[in-house]
Amino acid sequence: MDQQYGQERFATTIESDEKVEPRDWMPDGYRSTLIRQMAQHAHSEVIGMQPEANWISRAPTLMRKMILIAKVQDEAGHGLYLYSATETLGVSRDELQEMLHSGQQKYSSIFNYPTLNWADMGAIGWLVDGAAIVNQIVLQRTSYGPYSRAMVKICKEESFHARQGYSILMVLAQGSEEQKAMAQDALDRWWWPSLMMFGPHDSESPHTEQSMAWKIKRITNDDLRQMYIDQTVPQAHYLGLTIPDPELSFDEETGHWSIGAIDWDEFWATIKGDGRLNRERIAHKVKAWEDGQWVREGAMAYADKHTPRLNKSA
Ligand code: FAQ
Repeated sequence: MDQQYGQERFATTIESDEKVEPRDWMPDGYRSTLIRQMAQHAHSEVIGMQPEANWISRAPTLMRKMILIAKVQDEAGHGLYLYSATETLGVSRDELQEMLHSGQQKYSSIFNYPTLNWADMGAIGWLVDGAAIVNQIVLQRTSYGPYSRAMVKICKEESFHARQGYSILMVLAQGSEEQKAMAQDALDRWWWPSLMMFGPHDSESPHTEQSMAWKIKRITNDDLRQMYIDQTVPQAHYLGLTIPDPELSFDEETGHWSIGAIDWDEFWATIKGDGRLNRERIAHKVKAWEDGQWVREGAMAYADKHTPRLNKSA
């Protein structure tokens, strides 16, 4: 395709809020930004299975166990849609795995915190999936077609995830004093890390301006975080829990909750690989990848054996 025609067409597509599709011309920076963000998103879904999978065998009832298995399985599915969508940009799944395992690509900071007890399953569903939904509902309008379409199904499933988390905490918050204390302790530990999921302040975010111009991002990090805070604080109050922030206050004029300072040193250390569980999470992921080698080899051998026959009959 003629380069100038491609550039003009890309500009018009973005301007008119249409979708960029895999075979369309796109700037190199647009492609590499999408690969970075979508791969990080896919890796987050897959690494994000670890903190919850840890609790499947310890869920308190058969019903809770079934629900948690379904949720963790959904996360695997989200990872698969997102890897497939990322592959449409010309990068293979093997390359993406390699970049995750070697630390060249990231996954969400939130999955470097430990899950200490059952209340943490409630906090992850309510707070972590809740934050993911706020971000992902907006990503349904992202300018890259395959990413935007993947978000539609993912958002529906995340909505179930958030509700199952809230329902776990509702039971605990209405239970014994010890159960209420568990719910409060989980909120205390997960509140600040969940706010960090939205990324650095806009003033410190190197990618936001360009990503907004390309309509990859539709709302900035700080604005999304504020939407999340406004939605989540009343939910905590409904549970009878206290947000662990002495500076939290409601501004009658703006109609928004304002919060104290986020610990950005903790955030940057975590995304640079020095969080509580970064090494364990990646070691576990690499081991699972190596243990699954025979399955991939078997699948490839099967495909090799059957492809010629399919081609012949075509
Ligand atoms: N963690 O300039 P920005 C889920 C990095 S899904 C780690 O603001 P950008 C479902 C960023 O990559 C959760 N790194 O960057 C689930 C960049 O690094 P680089 C995942 C972070 O991309 C629930 C640098 O900081 N969701 O939870 C983080 O414009 C339960 C500068 O930042 C997504 O990935 C972070 N929190 O905006 C699963 C959503 N924040 O490359 C299991 C899609 C920033 O310059 C259980 N992603 N960084 O070295 C996005 O919307 C964006 O990528 C942002 C960051 C908003 C995360």
